[in-house]
Amino acid sequence: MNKHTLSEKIRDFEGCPGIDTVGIASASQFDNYALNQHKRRDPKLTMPSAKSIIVVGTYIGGVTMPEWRDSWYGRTSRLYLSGFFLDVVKPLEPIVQFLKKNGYEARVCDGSIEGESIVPLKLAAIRAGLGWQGKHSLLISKKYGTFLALGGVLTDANLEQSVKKEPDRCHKCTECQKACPVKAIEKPHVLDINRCISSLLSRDNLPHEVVDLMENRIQDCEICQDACPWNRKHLKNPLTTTMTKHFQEKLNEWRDKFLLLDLSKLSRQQYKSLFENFNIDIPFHIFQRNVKAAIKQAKKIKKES
Ligand code: B12
Repeated sequence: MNKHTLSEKIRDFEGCPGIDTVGIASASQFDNYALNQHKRRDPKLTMPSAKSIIVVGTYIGGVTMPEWRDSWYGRTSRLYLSGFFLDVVKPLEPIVQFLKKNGYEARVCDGSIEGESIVPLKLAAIRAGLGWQGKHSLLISKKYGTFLALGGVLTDANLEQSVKKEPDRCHKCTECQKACPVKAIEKPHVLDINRCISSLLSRDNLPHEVVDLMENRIQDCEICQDACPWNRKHLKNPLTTTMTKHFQEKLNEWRDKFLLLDLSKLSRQQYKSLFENFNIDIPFHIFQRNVKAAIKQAKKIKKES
């Protein structure tokens, strides 16, 4: 199959379940990758014959829980509820099978497997023309805002790369920087992971001043995304995609899972079985700490009201 036809067939996966947008990038080194010791910087460290990275985006804009406004309810994020917390993997299987059937190597970027987080997905998505890097350091797509969970397939197939380069459309906007309560994006485009609530809620040693600012968040934080003007239309009226419908159906099932007082009574085993579908890697003691901190905040709000 010639290069053009092969590339077109890859692009034709757009619209398949969980694949809302597809882009193709070269598998050359990411010279501007700040984690210059991490193997993500050079895909050829993972696959010496690598030529292309197929990047997909799954729209997760429609996954919010009205209950998140209730302080006695544990709040997470769209990425968390989507099940793609550790990358979009399952929807990529048809692409991997197609490549392998045509005699090519294909390897998925999978953050849930040790050593398989092999692509800097935001930088690859930018290189594949899917969007630009916002001041909150997330990928912004003109059509989907930041509400794209990303996935990537590394392959030795020589594919036609996306030529379209999305310009940076943040311009003078600083809404995300102003909205972040812990000043984690003082330097535009650079996330301070020692301040970011999403980062601190997944690590040990949660600073007291952050506890007072995290409200009912038990995992992840979306304050910078909720402030981003490119998400406004999605916050008002999420797009309907195959996954959106799936998420909506799931929401009813998930609704009773996040009551803080119930979460605080979970055993390690119950936590594991209750949250395994969300494909997250947050240790039980961190989860318990976050739930306790959120309950303390809810009591404080109740006393003040
Ligand atoms: C490690 C990681 C985290 C860490 C650290 C985040 C970080 N920014 O490093 C923590 C746990 C904090 C985290 C949090 C979140 N994450 Co995360 N995370 C990752 C992971 C595994 C690697 C990201 C990475 O490479 N970081 C290293 C830093 C150095 O790279 P960078 O962020 O691209 O930073 C670049 C810029 O700063 C740039 N830069 C510097 N100066 C300048 C100047 C200009 C002008 C420009 C343009 C760029 C620029 O240089 C850096 C690159 O070298 C990816 C999955 C993957 N395999 O890529 C998911 C991923 C990036 N995360 C994702 C998401 C959604 C989140 C959260 C929103 C989840 C949530 N709701 O809480 C938060 C968002 C916080 C935020 N505002 O970024 C999505 C992003 C999707 C998208 N649309 O962008 C990914 C791709 C997961 C996925 N499969 O969908 N994450």
